[in-house]
Amino acid sequence: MSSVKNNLSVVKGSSVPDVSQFIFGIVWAEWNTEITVAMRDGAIKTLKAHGVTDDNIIVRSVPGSFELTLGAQWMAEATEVDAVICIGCVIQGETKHFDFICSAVANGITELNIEFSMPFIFGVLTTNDQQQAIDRAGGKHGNKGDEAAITAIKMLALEQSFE
Ligand code: RBF
Repeated sequence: MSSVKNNLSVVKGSSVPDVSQFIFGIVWAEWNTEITVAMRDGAIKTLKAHGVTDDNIIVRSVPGSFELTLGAQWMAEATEVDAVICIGCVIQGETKHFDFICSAVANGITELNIEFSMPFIFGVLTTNDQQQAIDRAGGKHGNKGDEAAITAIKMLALEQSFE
């Protein structure tokens, strides 16, 4: 998702369907707030640009990316959300925490997709440094929060195509 080569903030090819009837959840991590707030706001702006109303966007925060899985699970259990966008930013440090947190949240979110048969979007930046994160949170490589919102919309459209 944080690839320089793949910027989905600009939608190419097939048009994005109207998904105004769906309810979207956003769970965002408070670590690296400067980055995650920009991603969260980008995701909200993108959802609204596709016709989603404020009432149909449920937003909650968790302390860090490690908590995204449980926060998203609680949201899915307690609300009528059709998709949950998980937003976090893990910056490589000198400890092994980076690897542990990244793999834990990636595995956790993958399991939620299967358990709920519902899109839980992996909007987690995993970067070597702060600048790489800034570049992907409204900087020169776009906003990966926008991209996460588009991914949620596209997955719901895919689900709808099978009904
Ligand atoms: N959470 C993040 O979302 N991004 C980080 O870059 C990040 N780095 C961490 C580094 C260390 C050494 C520790 C202890 C925690 C870090 N966390 C980070 C917080 C983590 O996701 C979680 O909130 C805490 O480990 C509590 O479960």
